[in-house]
Amino acid sequence: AAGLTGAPAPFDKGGVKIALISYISAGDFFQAYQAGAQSQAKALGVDLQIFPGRQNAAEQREQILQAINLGAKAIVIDHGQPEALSDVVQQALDKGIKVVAFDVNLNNPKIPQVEQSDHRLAELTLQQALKDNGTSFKAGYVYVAGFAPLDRRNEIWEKVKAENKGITETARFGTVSDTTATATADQAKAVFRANPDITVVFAPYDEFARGVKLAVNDLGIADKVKIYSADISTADIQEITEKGSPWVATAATNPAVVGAVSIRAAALQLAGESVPHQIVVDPVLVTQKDLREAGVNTIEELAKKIPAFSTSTAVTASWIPSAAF
Ligand code: SR1
Repeated sequence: AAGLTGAPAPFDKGGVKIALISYISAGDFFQAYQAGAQSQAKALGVDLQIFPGRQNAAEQREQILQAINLGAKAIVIDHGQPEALSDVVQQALDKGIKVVAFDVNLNNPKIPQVEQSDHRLAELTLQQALKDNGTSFKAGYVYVAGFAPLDRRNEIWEKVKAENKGITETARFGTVSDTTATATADQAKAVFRANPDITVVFAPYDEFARGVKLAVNDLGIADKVKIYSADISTADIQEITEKGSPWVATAATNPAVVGAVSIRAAALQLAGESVPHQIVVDPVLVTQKDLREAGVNTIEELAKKIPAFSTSTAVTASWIPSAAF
């Protein structure tokens, strides 16, 4: 592959191997994250190998070992279970391979951690929930512990409940799998049947929100329930803006930008430049009302309306070309 003119070694030669090893690949967020990473890699002349994630910790470990053996100079780890990864990640570091973690706490000063400011993200969507519904309501909460972003969002949910004693968490449910939305929908249906007084659902992952929306629509209770989420995609925008949709707000980054930032963090380390330990991509609040009023139907249209959504100045350098998305 051709080198990048004016770039420091090893990017002046081209063909630098980087591996992106995901724990989850299914769903819009992870597809867009990988596409953004690929786009930034292409702009840098990097040979990016993406290993698919199937929510399997043993497989993710194996993929890290494969990436080491294939000669990857840097490895980006996207989600995962820290306790299953620490020894193989240490093997990579011991071989001089640079490592970047997105949404998995590897607790190592040598590994930059990329995140979306999950506290801010949960605050934005929950502030909107309080604005719309007041401070007294019965809530359903979709949560699966052990995923770093969901655990951070949960800290804000606990804080909001502690500060607003009128909020009752009536039911907690959720599944993360390769069929998260449909599995969550089945759980949500049972929850709504048992708790017809739930009026607000905090579902801080778009696959959760889709599942809850499916259940709400099947039960014909869309006029009684409001859903507040995280994440956004073109398909999500369509679900949020459709007539009578109970999904009224979300807080999100552009996942393609987060993917590009993850690759830049790896590239800067390889070029010997310093990278902050914590790298944050800030989210924005997106409401159903705003989307409808602005006539926004796609992620591309959203990016045009909110320029901050499609760019991040995190971990960049003059020699790193912009990714196209
Ligand atoms: C199962 S964790 C899902 C979350 O990971 C990313 O942080 C996305 O925002 C998504 O909500």
